[in-house]
Formats: sequence, structure tokens, C-alpha cells
Amino acid sequence: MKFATKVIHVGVKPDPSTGAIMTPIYQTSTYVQSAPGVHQGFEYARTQNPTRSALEENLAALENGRHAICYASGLAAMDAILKLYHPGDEVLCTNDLYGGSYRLLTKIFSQFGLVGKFVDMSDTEILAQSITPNTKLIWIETPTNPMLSIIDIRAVCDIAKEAGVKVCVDNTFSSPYLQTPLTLGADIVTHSATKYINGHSDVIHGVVITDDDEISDQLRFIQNAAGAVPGPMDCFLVLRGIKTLHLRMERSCDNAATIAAYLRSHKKVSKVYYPGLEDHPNHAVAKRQMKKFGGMVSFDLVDNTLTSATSVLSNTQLFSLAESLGGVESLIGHPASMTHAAIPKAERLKVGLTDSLIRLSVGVEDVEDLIQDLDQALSLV
Ligand code: P1T
Repeated sequence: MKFATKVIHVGVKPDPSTGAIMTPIYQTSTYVQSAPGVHQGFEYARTQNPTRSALEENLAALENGRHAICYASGLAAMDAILKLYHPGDEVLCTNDLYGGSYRLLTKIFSQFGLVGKFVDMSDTEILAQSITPNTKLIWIETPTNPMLSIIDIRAVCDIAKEAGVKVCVDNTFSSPYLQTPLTLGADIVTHSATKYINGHSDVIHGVVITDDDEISDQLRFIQNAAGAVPGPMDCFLVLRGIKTLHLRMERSCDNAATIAAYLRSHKKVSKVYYPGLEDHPNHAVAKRQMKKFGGMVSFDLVDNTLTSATSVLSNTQLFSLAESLGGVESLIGHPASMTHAAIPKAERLKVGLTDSLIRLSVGVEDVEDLIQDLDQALSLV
């Protein structure tokens, strides 16, 4: 089955009791048993919920995996994955990643002995040299947040396999429409489904997908024991959002490519970070592993002061100044003070995340209106 059919049909069957075409929101905490242990596959809603099960089946299919487990947020999903590891284990991460992911590793899991190391994985040589006997997991974001670097998933997985290390790809920025890391050799895929998968900025949600039965069993055990489950209403909303994922991604990517080209030619803009630009350092890898180049664009100003960046950030009308991404509406953000404030400035600067860097989540509006909005905001600098 092709992607556009999967998003609409997988996991979604008419309700057997009424014929309702939409998956019901099973807003229940428990399920009645006819005798102790005699039930219809559902006992208690921390463990299973039918709305969640339908969504999990759908998400597994989109990532070409056999198991999907949904969580209360993207970070709850990451938290569950990290709980698979033990004191002394090392997690090698991309040196440019979501600030909250960095914080979870360095401020929470470090207390339990897990060691987070951050390396530039756009250079696989550096990655290969960074693996030690304690390395148990490689954590990739690609495109990275917010510098939009590209990591060669297949090359990383080849190196990891040789070293006996698992690979997890945070696929939030691409969505399964643009790339499916399991098919490139990854062991685990995770998403903040809050973003493109849901697509309407009305839910916080996460998911983990894997083909590995043992990892799936362990994650189910952790979820039941620790309880980071999403509510049925949120699962319903995500399932509804997914139905247009392919259409939204197409438009978002096209709009982002047009905006990247516009920014590139603007005299007040010094740098544009977008994997679709031919001179992006890993454009060729992006072209190989992604269907299109995504809806995120970051840029820096010639006058790279915080004052100028603040002026642009405060003066857009259609681009709303807000954290998050991947919704139908365009957002503008300031990574240094917003999404990546948890990362020390010295670390941020190493990857080019300056105080004047501006990040755009390009929505599905008319691109001429979006460009006009950026144009008037840039004219005020
Ligand atoms: O917000 P939550 O659903 O918990 O997802 C966390 C998360 C995980 N991974 C990536 C790549 C992310 O970008 C995020 C959340 N990011 C933002 C809120 C942001 O504006 O970048």
C-alpha cells in the first residue's frame, strides 16, 4: 500500500457496533471483565486503549515498522528509550539537537549514570572515532534542530552495526513522508508527533517505532510501569491529523524551498540554512535519503545582533512568534532564547547557533503572502 493510502486507511476500521467511519474516542480508564482475567484484550487504560491502538497501527505502517508505541509527548518517548540503558552506558548524540532532548540527557539521565556525548555526525569519520566499548546507542536528528544539518542515516547505521551499537533516529523534522529511517538500517525511530504528524498545533504527543521485538516488549513494559501514556482524545486528534500528512508536507516543503531562495537573495540576510540549497554541505545526502527537503528554514542576518533579530521576530504578522513547528500555520522562533535555551551558549556557538539565528517553520499558507510578511519585517531592520 502506498503512503497516501496508508495515512487514511491503516488501523482505521468502521466501528463494529455502529458503523461509525471515524475511530471512536474510547474515553475510559478501565474495561469490564466477565470473570477474573476474562476480557476482550483490554484491562486498564494505562496498558491499552483502542483509540491508541488504531493510531499505533497506523504509525507503525507509515514508518515501515512492526511496532509503534505512543506517548504523552516527544520527550516522554525519548525518556522511555533512554530507560532501556544502564549506568555507565554512553549515548552518542548529534551535537545539534532539540534543547529539551539535550536537557533530558544532561540534566536527568546523567543523574542515573547515563553518559551523553555530542559529536558532529555530518562527518562519519568523527562518529566512528567517538565510539567506545561503553557506547550503546547513537541518537540522530536529521535534519538537525535548528541548524538543519543532514546526517547520512545509512552510513551511521553501517558504522553502528559493525560496533554492535543501536541507532535511534528522531524523525520529527522529516516525518515519515520524507524519510523512513528503519528502511535505512535504524533500530528505533521516534517523533514528537506534536509536530508534522499531528500538524495542527493542538496536541502534545510522541511515538516510538521499531522492528525489534525485544525493544518493543521492553518499551511496553516501561510504559506500563512508568505510565507516560497519551489520552484517547489526543490519539484521535493525531490520527485525524495524519490523514493529510502527505498533502501538508508537500506544500510545506515547496513553500520552504521558495522562502529559502528568497532569503538567500535578500541583502540583509547573511546565511540561509536549508538542505534543499545546492551548496548546503550535505545536500547530496539529503537528496538521496529524503523525498523533499522539509519545511524548516533557519537564517542569520548580516547585522547579526540580537536587536536586529528581535526586530524581525517581533514584526512578522503571519509568522507567529512561538516555540514548536510542523503545524499548518507558519511560526517564527528564536532558538537561542526559546527552544535551545537549555544548551550552554558556548555549545550553541560551536554549531553556529548564534543569538541572532532565526528559525522558521513554514506552514501551508500562500507562499506569496508569507514572503510579503518576511519582506516587511526585514525592511524594518
Ligand atoms: O514537545 P515534545 O512533543 O515533547 O517533543 C520534543 C521534541 C523532540 N524532538 C524534536 C526534534 C523536537 O523538535 C521536539 C520539540 N521541539 C520543539 C518544541 C521546537 O520548537 O523545536
